[in-house]
Amino acid sequence: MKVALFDYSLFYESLGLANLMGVLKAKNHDYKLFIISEEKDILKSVREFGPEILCFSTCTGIHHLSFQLARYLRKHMDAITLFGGPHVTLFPEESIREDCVDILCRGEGEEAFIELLSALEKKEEFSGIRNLWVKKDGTIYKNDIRPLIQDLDSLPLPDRSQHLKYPILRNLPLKRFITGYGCPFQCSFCHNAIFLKDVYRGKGNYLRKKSVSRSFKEIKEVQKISVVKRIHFHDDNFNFHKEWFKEFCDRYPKEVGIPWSCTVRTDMLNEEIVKMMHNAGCVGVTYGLETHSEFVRNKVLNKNLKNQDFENASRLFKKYKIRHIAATMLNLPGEDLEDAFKTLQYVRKLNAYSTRTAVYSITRKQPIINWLIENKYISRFPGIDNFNPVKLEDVTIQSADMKRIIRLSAFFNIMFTFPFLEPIFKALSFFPIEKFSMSRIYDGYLEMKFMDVPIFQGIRYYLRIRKGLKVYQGLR
Ligand code: B12
Repeated sequence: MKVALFDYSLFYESLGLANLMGVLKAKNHDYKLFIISEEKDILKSVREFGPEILCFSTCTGIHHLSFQLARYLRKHMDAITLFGGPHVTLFPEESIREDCVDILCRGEGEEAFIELLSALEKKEEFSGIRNLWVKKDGTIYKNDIRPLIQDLDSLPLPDRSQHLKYPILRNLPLKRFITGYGCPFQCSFCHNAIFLKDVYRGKGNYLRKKSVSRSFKEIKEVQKISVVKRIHFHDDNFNFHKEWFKEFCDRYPKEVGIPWSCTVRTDMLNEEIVKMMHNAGCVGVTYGLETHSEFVRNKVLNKNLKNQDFENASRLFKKYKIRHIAATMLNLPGEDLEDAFKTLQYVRKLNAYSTRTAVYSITRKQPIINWLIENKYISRFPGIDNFNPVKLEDVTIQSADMKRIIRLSAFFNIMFTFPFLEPIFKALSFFPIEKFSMSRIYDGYLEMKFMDVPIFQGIRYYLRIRKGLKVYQGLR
């Protein structure tokens, strides 16, 4: 059976799709990945391949793009559509209503996908396959989610070659990996808590880790076919599993030896751990600071992280020459423009390399949702159909400073680097300065520099991503 898969953009290849392609490869299926920006004419390319099934991954906030592409392809060709990923897992009711969705997969795709393809090939019934919701003859079949795969090493290696056939990705010195899934914390704004407590409840251990050997094997496979000079590990908390982390740090310099970065929780670090990371080649970390306010961070967002944790970590990062990016959120419940500036100043105090700033966006699947309603930050449960972080006004708290905060959010790193610009931007925020959206290019530049991507290569990559997103507007 010919299977076409679509990644929505060049922006960091989907490791979920790579996993699925690994399984397809192991089962000898004929498959091909398409990234719209890299195809001269996406419809022509897909038609030439002639797939019977079109597969898309979805993430809340960019799910429209996958639906849009599916709708376009379906208008011009005949094929079944299958959607997976965190968005359809959390919002299956809304997703299955989309006219372009025939089947969706909730949760892990590896087993359900193969069962579906096998049933389709043999022309057998597939409406009862676990994890799938199937729209068929006017009925929607909603199947239960199967237990989580506990032994991640038992899965075939991800197939990254389909992404890396594109030279822009192949030659990018930065490559991304994930060595385990799940996060045990219960931050009130994060969908993770819903995965843990609701979606995967009773489905086995949600926190799982690949072995260190398996993780290194995945890196070596990617090294065989592409440039790998810098690695970023996407695990939610890379330093969570202490024994694993120690083994990783012991073996990594000898067996891989490529500079790396990861995401950490600052309360789980001490000098011994940071030194171990440094000795293992760690050159950067990212962490969720969210806000300067301990009250909002802990009482509202439920992060359980003190300012002292960040300050201690920052001292250690300085000592061991590890650059750090603080992720922050603006327009949080109870915060105003002054808080946004205090957060910016706090990031500066921490000596961070830069900040990843997002305006807080609400979905009804965040654990905080009832609290927001009870405390009158929102008047009703937000719908997901129009959820689109590009239209931030529709998905954030309607605070008095909302408009100005949204406008300023794109300029946070510029103000971070050049503090004298703060009052100027504050004054400019009364005007629609967000139209100068090229400002985000500076964020991209810092991000690429943090990841040790040479400047021209980084700019080219970012411009291609922007161009890629524009292609969607032309789909008719
Ligand atoms: C790496 C990562 C990114 C990377 C790369 C994203 C990507 N394309 O994979 C970057 C930094 C670009 C990113 C950006 C964003 N991310 Co992100 N990201 C992650 C992270 C840390 C790991 C994802 C991962 O690789 N998982 C491992 C793979 C194997 O799992 P998977 O992708 O879920 O795929 C499995 C299943 O979902 C399913 N599946 C997936 N696709 C398909 C398709 C088909 C056809 C089938 C059958 C099955 C299937 O099968 C796969 C294998 O089991 C997760 C948190 C986490 N720990 O999972 C957040 C996470 C996925 N991100 C999230 C969000 C919200 C975003 C942003 C929208 C944030 C923003 N506001 O900008 C953007 C969206 C842009 C984008 N590219 O998707 C949320 C998604 C929640 C949601 N409701 O959708 C998560 C879960 C974080 C969280 N806890 O809230 N992200």
